[in-house]
Amino acid sequence: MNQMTIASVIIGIGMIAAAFIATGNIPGGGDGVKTFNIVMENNRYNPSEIVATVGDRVVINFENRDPVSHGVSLPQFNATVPNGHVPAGGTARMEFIADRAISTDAAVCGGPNPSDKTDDHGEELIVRVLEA
Ligand SMILES: [Cu+2]
Repeated sequence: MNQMTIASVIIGIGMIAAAFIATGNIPGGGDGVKTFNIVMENNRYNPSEIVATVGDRVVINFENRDPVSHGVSLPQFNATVPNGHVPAGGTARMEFIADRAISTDAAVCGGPNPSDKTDDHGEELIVRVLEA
């Protein structure tokens, strides 16, 4: 390689590194995007627990295979799905910035109050956000 080629390679590597830094998607960092695909079936969620790190943008894609709708909500992050529930046989997406550490249950079939489990189908979706 001549000196021009070497210089081009170095510039190219620098631009790739700058792109990673600009998007925040540094592999192994706590400030990336975490995507989870969760299947709702027989009133259970699979997986039933997800873990993220403070600073992550969290995307959850739900697929509900049950004949009833399931409510999900994370009021701590002002996050829910359209109309507050994943429709029977349907899909929905929830997205939020995990801006604080927490361990909670996002399954809220009891209604708008997450602590009201009187109408719960029995499912759990434990959401844990760990300190960066
Ligand atoms: Cu439910």
